[in-house]
Amino acid sequence: MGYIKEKFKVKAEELGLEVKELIKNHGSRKIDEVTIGQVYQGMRGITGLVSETSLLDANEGIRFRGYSIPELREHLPKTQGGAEPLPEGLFYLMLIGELPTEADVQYLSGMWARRSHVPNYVFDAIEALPISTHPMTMFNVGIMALQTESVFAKAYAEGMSKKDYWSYMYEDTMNLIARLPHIAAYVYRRKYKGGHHIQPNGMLDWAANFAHMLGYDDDGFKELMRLYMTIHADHEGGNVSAHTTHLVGSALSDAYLAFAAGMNGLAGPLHGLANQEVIKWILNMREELGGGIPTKAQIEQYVRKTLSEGKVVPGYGHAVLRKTDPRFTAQMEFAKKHLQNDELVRIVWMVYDTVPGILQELGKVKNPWPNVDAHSGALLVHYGFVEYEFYTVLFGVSRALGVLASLCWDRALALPIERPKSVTTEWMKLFVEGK
Ligand code: AMX
Repeated sequence: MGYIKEKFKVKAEELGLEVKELIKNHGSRKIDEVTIGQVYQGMRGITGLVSETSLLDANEGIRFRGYSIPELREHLPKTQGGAEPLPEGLFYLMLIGELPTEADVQYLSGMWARRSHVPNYVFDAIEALPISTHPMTMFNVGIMALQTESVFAKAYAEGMSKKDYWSYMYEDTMNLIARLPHIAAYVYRRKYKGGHHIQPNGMLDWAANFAHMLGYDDDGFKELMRLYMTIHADHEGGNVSAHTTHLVGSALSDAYLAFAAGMNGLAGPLHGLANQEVIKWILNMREELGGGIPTKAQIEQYVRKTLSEGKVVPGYGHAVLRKTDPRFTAQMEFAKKHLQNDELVRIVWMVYDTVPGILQELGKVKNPWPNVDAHSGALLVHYGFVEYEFYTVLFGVSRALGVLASLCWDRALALPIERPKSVTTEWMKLFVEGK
């Protein structure tokens, strides 16, 4: 057994005992109450899940095992001469609960490179789809085709002990994370680059190799990918992609099935697809206004027009956050350092100056501030990555790190099948009448 797996096993056994004690001694204590409004309004604010990998504070933003995004950018290992964290390090932190050493990160880079082979029939499955298919659909078809490789499903079919679930889930997780960049890059090159594919380079770290297979060997783009893959990885357990992966996994569906389900949720415009919507919205605005950098008044007018058409302003608002998303700020800092004078970036910053005030005026938007998706597109376009329909796939490759680390914990803690109670409105009416 590799030493990271051994370490995870020890950590999981320790926490497993603590959880048992917690349930035994405090299992009947209330941590929340549920109102009728919450039941109808997306279960917002109900504490009903455990997710070990990260915790969201409405004002501060996300913390991964206690570390904020600025702290991660400072403390996680970097590549030689680089300034951005290696996502391998974040995965280690989420899985093990401790900051990794450089050696830990190198071990993961090497392990993922060794496990990255994707069988040809996965590419054949993608090839069977029309070229007009959305990249997220192609990506998910690839993941589903790869499910044949699940060691968890195979071991379950052969009859395995409950005690071993975590071990097979761990293997599936490592194999899937190792292979996702190749599948994603295949989709990109097939759809946008005439099917001219680029072979992986096993000497590169996970994010840099992904950039390389996409066709971007610029050092700046590789740094962007390391940052991008780190900050999009996890956002505690209740968001659609994390919650779906966890829910489907709770039926003992393997990592491939559970992750593909989560990716179908990420493909929704109110969740991960928002990043493509943001850049589309900005480009449309620029085109409508005749090109160049619009004035603040023009942006304001365009925002009001969007709202008057009954649409949301993409990249703004959040179900839990109530301040500017630190993932937005991290990207803004990256832009200030590397691409100060980029026209689209400057528009993103002007939109940031304009939108919150207008959303606040509406009186109903709980969070008028930008989320992670408000900035990412402009950075990608700067490096020539203009195919915005693909952006959610990048988000998805990163999201695998968080939701799959969580899935390992779900099986290690032997969490049961998830099955909350639902009621009908008829039931609610009788409840309100006191019957
Ligand atoms: N533009 C216009 N209206 C908005 C808005 C926005 N950016 N954000 C919220 N509102 C509206 C809602 O549509 C809702 O209107 P309604 O009462 O007429 O239906 C009202 O304000 C209250 O909504 P809320 O409680 O503030 O937000 P929510 O928790 O229901 O939804 C979210 C959160 C993210 C779906 C919403 O803010 C939104 O649609 N934002 C734009 C899409 C986006 O950027 N999504 C990405 C989120 C991050 C991610 O998952 N990647």
